[in-house]
Amino acid sequence: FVLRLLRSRVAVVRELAESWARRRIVVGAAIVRDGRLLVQQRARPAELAGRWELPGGRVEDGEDEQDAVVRECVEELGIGVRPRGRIGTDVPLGDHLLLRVHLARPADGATAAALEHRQVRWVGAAELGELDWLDADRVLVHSLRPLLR
Ligand code: 9L3
Ligand code: MG
Repeated sequence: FVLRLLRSRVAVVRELAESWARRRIVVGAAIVRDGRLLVQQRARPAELAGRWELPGGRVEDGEDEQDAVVRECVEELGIGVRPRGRIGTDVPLGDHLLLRVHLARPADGATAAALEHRQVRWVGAAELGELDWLDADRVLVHSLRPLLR
């Protein structure tokens, strides 16, 4: 009986691990230039409008994370970036998505525009904590602060 109980527990844990592994990745871009971080204010959906986030979005099928970072920055900001490795921890977004942030360096002289958002801003270390972040992005603030002035 004990063995059977143990086995059913193992099955539950395995199932959880597998459903975690199946989560779709949402990449976020931590775009840093001259000690300041690019942040953007969502325009939609209504429940998220007005709150701040790192640029990014879902990784598409067959796409790797770095390519998704580059694509999202073109779509949302109209700028080229170079991904420079992951930072911070993965943050669950509901039950099916996982936010994973990559540091990104903007192309020289690139001017970011809010193509899909309400506005974009460059913020320093002091302003980081003051923003009305999306819940998931707020978790990453302490990982971002050391990159800023
Ligand atoms: N999300 C949270 N923080 C972020 C990003 C880029 C995305 N920094 C959440 C918001 C949406 C989901 O991930 O629920 C998909 O993102 P998008 O495609 O709406 O940007
Ligand atoms: Mg997005």
